[in-house]
Amino acid sequence: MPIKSLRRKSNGRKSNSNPRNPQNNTMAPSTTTSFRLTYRHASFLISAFLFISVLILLSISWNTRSVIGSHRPLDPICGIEVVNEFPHDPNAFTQGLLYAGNDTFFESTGLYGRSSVRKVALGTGKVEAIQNLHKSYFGEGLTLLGERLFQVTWLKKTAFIYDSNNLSKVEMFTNPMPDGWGLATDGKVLFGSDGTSTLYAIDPQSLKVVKRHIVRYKGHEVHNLNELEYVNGEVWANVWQTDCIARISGKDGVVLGWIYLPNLREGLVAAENRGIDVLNGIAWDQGKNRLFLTGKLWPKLYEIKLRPQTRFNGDIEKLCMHMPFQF
Ligand SMILES: [Ca+2]
Repeated sequence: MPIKSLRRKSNGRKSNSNPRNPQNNTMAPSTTTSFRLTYRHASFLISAFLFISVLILLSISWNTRSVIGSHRPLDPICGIEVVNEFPHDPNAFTQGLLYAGNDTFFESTGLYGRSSVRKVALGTGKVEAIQNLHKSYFGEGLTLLGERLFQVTWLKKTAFIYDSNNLSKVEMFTNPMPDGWGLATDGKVLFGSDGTSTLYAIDPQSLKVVKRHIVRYKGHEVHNLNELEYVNGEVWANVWQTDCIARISGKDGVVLGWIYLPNLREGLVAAENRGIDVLNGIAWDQGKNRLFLTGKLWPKLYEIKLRPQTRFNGDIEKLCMHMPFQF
């Protein structure tokens, strides 16, 4: 409408501007005023249209952008979107994963006779360095503090410290937790899990437990906490035998939210990867805000972004909170 009006008035102005027609001259001032009004009207409508369009685009962009890395709080339940896929050793029974900079990871693998700590290239999945554990040890959680890699083992109190430069063993120590499942660090303390609902804080010098919290969601204990990662002030934990990651406050053990991601494992199974085990491996690249996930015996490692699950219809307590497993 505004453009049609403009064209109509514009045509009228042309015909009325003939200097050989005196009547036309008397009509010129009012026609010009009318044209200006219509022009302003049209300009206003076009500006308003453009402004509203920009608002709509910004709104769409806000709703679809990754919520991690933004400055607003994460939603209580998040899903994921795969950004990149990378090769991952399908024989690696991943028990601990962390980003080490320069597109490399440190990874701890489990199973008796196949346990290791290794340095892995992101792009190729190639194992660049490896330290195998004695066949009597089942490797578990791994974290890096300074140049020291800490690794715990399953069903044994034996834990190891490696030099991250060459993976040589520096020290053995006694795991202060009842069992060894997950490890992570905020750069000051080591966070640990032992497969129960307890989140431990361990002093990296004395290697003693300095704090422990029972992890709870809406007042109920979250059992089977496994691989850990420290992400933007929170401790994230794979919940064993689920497709769930709990976002835990390291201050009091309260679950702040969940990441529910059955699609990765289901996608691998649908692609005939029948031998894979559960999701277990979270690595956070603080420098580039990149989040990586993999699982035990998964042939792929994923870079993902979080998405709000605004239409989540499931029961997170049934999906993510199981009874404690008895070995
Ligand atoms: Ca981790």
